[in-house]
Amino acid sequence: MSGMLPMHPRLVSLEGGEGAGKSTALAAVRELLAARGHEVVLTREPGGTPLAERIRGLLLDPGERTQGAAAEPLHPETELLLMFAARAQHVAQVVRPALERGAYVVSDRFTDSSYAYQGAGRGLDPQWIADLERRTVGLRPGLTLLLDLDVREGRARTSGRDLWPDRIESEQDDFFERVRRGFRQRAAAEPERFAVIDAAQPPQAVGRDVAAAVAAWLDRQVQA
Ligand code: Z5A
Repeated sequence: MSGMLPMHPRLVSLEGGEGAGKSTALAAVRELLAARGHEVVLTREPGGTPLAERIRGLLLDPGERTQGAAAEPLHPETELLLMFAARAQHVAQVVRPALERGAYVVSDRFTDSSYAYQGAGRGLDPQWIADLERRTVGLRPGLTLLLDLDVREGRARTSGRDLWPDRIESEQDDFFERVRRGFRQRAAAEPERFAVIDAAQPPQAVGRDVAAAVAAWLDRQVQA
């Protein structure tokens, strides 16, 4: 079970639906940690290493632009395993080495996205995801910032940004509603790890709330 994995005191993840404003949040986290004198490694999933970025390309390619592969659907099980293939590489190459040398790692998405998208969204068994997490990741973030936003509002923010929506962005609203519920359920189940941020606010207010959540988390660690 994910609940039994240790939370790492220098691993921070950012989660949320499409258009939630993870870029603003990422900048706020980096600024606060750097101001306190910490080395900060910013990374993302799926991706974060050259090989994992290639897997990301396979995962997000809408198909139409892939020579010869247009007619082949990506099955939910394949999607999950590719997410974890990218994650295993990312954790081994980037996350663990950075944590071991004392840096803070801030990841734009991490394992909670697999529970929300492939678990809640696609309907795959969360126990299978937990097993993959235990075998390939072995840790949970110490802090997960969930940028929570109405699905339609998030999609309105990104519509028109991309000429071609990627494969996951092309899903219908009901898929993203399940994903949002999945994230919120995880946050409710692990309140000691999650900080839920109201992402409907203007960017400056989101940045302020994110910085406050990180500062409170760091202060709790000093007191512990
Ligand atoms: N995925 C998965 O299924 N399973 C997994 O295990 C993992 C990932 C790890 C790629 O992730 C996809 O992979 C993602 C989940 C899946 N699919 N979807 N959907 P990604 O993180 O690269 O993709 P994304 O979530 O779609 O990114 P995004 O849409 O770019 O979201 P964002 O990073 O949160 O948004 P942003 O770039 O910060 O902002 C988006 C726009 O909104 C931009 O024009 C901003 O100016 C605007 N914005 C931002 N904040 C505000 C506020 N506060 N007010 C108004 N406008 C705002």
